Amino acid sequence: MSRTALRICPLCEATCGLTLTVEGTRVTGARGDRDDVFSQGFICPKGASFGEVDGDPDRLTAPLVRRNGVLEQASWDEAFDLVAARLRPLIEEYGANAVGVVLGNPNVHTMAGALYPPVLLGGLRTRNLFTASTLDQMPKHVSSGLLFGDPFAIPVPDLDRTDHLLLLGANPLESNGSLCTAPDFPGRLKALRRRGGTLTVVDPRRTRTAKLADRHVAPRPGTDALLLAALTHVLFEEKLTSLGELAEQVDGLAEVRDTVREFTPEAAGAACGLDPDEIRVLARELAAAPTAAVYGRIGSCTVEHGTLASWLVDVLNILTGNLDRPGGALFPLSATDKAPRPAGPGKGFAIGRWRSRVGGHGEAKSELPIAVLAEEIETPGEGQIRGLIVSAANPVLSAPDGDRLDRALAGLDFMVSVDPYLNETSRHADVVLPPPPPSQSAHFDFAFNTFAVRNQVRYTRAAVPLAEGRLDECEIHARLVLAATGMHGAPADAVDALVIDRTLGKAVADPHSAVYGQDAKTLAARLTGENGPERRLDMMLRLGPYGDGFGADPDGLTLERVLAHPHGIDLGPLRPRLAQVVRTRSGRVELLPGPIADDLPRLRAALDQRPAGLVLVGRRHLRSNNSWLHNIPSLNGGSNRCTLHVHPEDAARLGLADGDPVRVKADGGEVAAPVEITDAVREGVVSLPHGWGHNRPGTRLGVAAEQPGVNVNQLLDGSRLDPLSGTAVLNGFPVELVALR
Ligand SMILES: Nc1nc2c(c(=O)[nH]1)N[C@H]1C(S)=C(S)[C@@H](COP(=O)(O)OP(=O)(O)OC[C@H]3O[C@@H](n4cnc5c(=O)[nH]c(N)nc54)[C@H](O)[C@@H]3O)O[C@H]1N2
Ligand SMILES: Nc1nc2c(c(=O)[nH]1)N[C@H]1C(S)=C(S)[C@@H](COP(=O)(O)OP(=O)(O)OC[C@H]3O[C@@H](n4cnc5c(=O)[nH]c(N)nc54)[C@H](O)[C@@H]3O)O[C@H]1N2
Ligand code: SF4
Ligand SMILES: [Mo]
Repeated sequence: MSRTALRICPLCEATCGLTLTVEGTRVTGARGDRDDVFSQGFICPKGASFGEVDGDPDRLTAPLVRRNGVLEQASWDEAFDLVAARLRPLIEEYGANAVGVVLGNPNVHTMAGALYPPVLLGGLRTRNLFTASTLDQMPKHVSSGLLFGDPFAIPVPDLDRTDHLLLLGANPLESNGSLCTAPDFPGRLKALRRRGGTLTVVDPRRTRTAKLADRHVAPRPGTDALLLAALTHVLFEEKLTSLGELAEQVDGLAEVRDTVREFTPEAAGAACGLDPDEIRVLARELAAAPTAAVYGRIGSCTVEHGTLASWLVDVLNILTGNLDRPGGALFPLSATDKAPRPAGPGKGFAIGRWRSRVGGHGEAKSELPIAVLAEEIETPGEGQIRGLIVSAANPVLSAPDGDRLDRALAGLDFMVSVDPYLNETSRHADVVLPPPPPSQSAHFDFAFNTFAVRNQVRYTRAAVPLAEGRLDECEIHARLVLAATGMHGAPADAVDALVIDRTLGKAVADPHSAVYGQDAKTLAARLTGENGPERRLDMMLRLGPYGDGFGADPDGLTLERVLAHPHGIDLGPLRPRLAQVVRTRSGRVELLPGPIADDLPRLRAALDQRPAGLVLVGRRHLRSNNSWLHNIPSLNGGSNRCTLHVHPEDAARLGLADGDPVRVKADGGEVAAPVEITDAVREGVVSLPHGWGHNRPGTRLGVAAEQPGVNVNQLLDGSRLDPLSGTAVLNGFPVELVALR
């Protein structure tokens, strides 16, 4: 007998609602949930393979514990006993920083990853925190922190209403979008064009997204900040700025005008490899559009000037009056956000409050660059990382110089991984704690709803009951928190109870809260839900911007109400709310923040720089997901291969034929890959995807190991960073090719 069950897809940021077919405890099919209030039936090939991803026979089914150097199956009690016994002494002997924490991408795709790491970090108080953000969006957090005073105040393009989208360094037709949660991103772009709007794509590759665009601009990699500075220049030069109501809320306009003076279309165009007239046209079109949004992603973040580019994206949105207006770039308001507080000055945002021990890199958002993790493990001295807690991360493949990190991890005193696979990173753990497959987990998108192009709320309970001997990932994380913070043995829901106590305690003391002056214990007793995570969700919903405020608004959201709407509740289009968002010390948007101004000379110097030879960029394939879906047969192979894209002119010059093996050399290392000749890359640019290199011993990834590919990040030694955010430069670095045939 088969049945159906709803599950929000955790495989990318689009958060599509899926209808799963379940036979017994096995997911045998997945289709788009047509009634989902947000995704309305959309599904992509990854979502369609949910059953295969879920049922991958290589997934670990029980904890592993290292005995005499070998990882063997163990009981959960044994695993957590070992964590407590080995981590605590490191902290007691060497201090809080002796234990590092690494959080990878799937933490934003699980409830556990949202609910527990903050508690863990609060308890550990280590400064050695590393996450995928410094391989990804940290530049945006920093620019938003500096502009708006809140690193999470990230405006998203109003895809469904805009007249003009200027999209840089993103390929949503393959990635399905990022920091812009929009199920069926491709359909939304097509709708933009159908209603007469324009799509401009800036990408050194002619991607599927670029092919859909009205205009494709292919600059030299790494030069987006120059292009954006030139667009800003033209807006001032041609008197095209029109801030409208924003003018009242923004400081530093004249300073920005002065600072972009040198970035003429001629000067920037020469560096970007673009026609200055085309730059002028881009600026005029942006200014002339009734509404417009500028949106930059990976290709504008993981580059030399990532923070400056991220900042300029919003400078342009502001100068054209498009920030915080329908059709422009708006701040979502998710159901589990804090309820808006009155406008006014805030605490502001600072970077570099402390520095990494070895390289002296400044923190950003309490994180150190993941590119320097290896040196922090290897280098003896006070504060050396001796123990490591890794959750949902595979930095051996996703961060620079995996070989070095591989060696460093092998030298740790103790490492624990929360991971469903024994892979390139988790193979170094002394304890591996495997979460159940996604069908057995409940799902709520705490993070992605805050970047969604429409406000809505959806929650799906586990589609399949937890298998015998399994622990829910929330319970795994809760027990990890207890084991790592000296409370080993306490019941797992003690962690949730603690958070609930603290949160409600704060709320009842906050005059702006709907529950001000009430009794926290009484409120806690009113929370509903089957378990700790559900009670926390109920609490967040009820205290949130659409919440019932524990009765203050009887029509407001509660967990019960959300559960009664299995396809979700639509909360309407994005609405202007800048004043609520701004948390700078001045209470105004700071258009030219100090750290940005200090980094601008570096960008000015880049006006005169030209690459001596080829430069490399990455790419994502529709059926990939960073480093961890290559083990799924239907998602691997075909056009999803680890080949080096080379432009025909470059191939001819170097005497390379399609399929030839070639050595790619960069200043950080080298790899060998087959050539795929294509004019989809700009001349002078080559492209190699990331997440490959599944040929290390001691892993359990049978399918991936058959076509391992090579690790592009082996070309990097971790020394190329965007200085303001500590983000690794993964795109636009020089390489040399050597024919191997
Ligand atoms: N050269 C280059 N490198 C890049 C990028 C690039 O564009 N170019 N992109 C970067 C970006 S944007 C990112 S986000 C990073 C990603 O890098 P990471 O954060 O390291 O993420 P993944 O490579 O996706 O590895 C995810 C890990 O989580 C595990 N996992 C899967 N599902 C679950 C789950 O439900 N629970 C738990 N606990 N674990 C799970 C997987 O088995 C895997 O070990 O890679 C970065 N690296
Ligand atoms: N199918 C699939 N989907 C995914 C993922 C995946 O691995 N596979 N990963 C997920 C994750 S973690 C993330 S963060 C998102 C990322 O989603 P996106 O931000 O859309 O990232 P990419 O698809 O890597 O597209 C980045 C584009 O930037 C271009 N580029 C490179 N250098 C430059 C440059 O200097 N300037 C400009 N303008 N462009 C440049 C590249 O050619 C590429 O087309 O995707 C998510 N979705
Ligand atoms: S677009 Fe993303 S969320 Fe939607 S089905 Fe595909 S992988 Fe899942
Ligand atoms: Mo990412």
